[in-house]
Amino acid sequence: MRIDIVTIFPEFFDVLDLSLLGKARQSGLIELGVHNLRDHTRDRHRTVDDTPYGGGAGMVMKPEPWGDALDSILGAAPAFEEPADEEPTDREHTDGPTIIFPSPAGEQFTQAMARELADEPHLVFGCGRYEGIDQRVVDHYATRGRVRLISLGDYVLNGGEVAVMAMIEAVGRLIPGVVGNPQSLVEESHEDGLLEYPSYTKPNEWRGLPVPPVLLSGNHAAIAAWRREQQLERTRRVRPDLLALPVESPAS
Ligand code: JD8
Repeated sequence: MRIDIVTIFPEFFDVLDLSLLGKARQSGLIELGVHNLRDHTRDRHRTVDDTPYGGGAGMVMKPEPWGDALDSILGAAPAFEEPADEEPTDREHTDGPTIIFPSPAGEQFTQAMARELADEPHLVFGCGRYEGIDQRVVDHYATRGRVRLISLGDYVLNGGEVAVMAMIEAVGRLIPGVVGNPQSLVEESHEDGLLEYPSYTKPNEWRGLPVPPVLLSGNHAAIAAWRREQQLERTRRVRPDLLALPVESPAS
């Protein structure tokens, strides 16, 4: 998968050199480009923001640097033109990347959405700051390909970088080969619509707290039943809203 990020804080993403995603980049499973929006300004102050039309607090990000930056990434791909020489396999992935703008006004990011995005060959993330990005940037690129506004959750951040980091981790680890043991991807919270069961390791007693005996029994059917019951009990108690949702089978 190719991932491009546009931001005024490129060093924020240095952490993507580390751990699983760092290894995935070394092995070529993930190709990452981080672009400084200020490199796409024309004035000596490298200005990326201006006052909002219609008044109001704060500043808005100017459209021109975004146009220049995204065009350079998209190679100004013509809108929806089928490549002349080859029959498109499925239209979905022929005409360029999906552009994702994190926004508190976006669709809620979910595990199902992470799975969907993990199938994409190329994702471009646009990190806004200040009060946000001039709306015409979204409107312009929405005529040239898939543009999605996605929210991490119902709370306010100062910019898109933290949300992009979370999305790249959630999507990146679903790319085949990134996580060593794919089995561990199956038994996770939200993967089957339930919260995960509690986990334990040695010692079998810590500060007077024992490990649940069933886990030491070797009786795999009893262990699986106990874990399932723990998932249901925890989900009922902490996230009853999840029980209202149709349970997704991991394959879906
Ligand atoms: C992008 C600018 C800050 C937001 C004025 C504070 C996502 N779940 C989420 N909460 N907040 C964001 C988010 C916030 C952003 C930007 C995403 C770009 N800001 C703005 C509007 C109010 N300031 C987010 N994903």
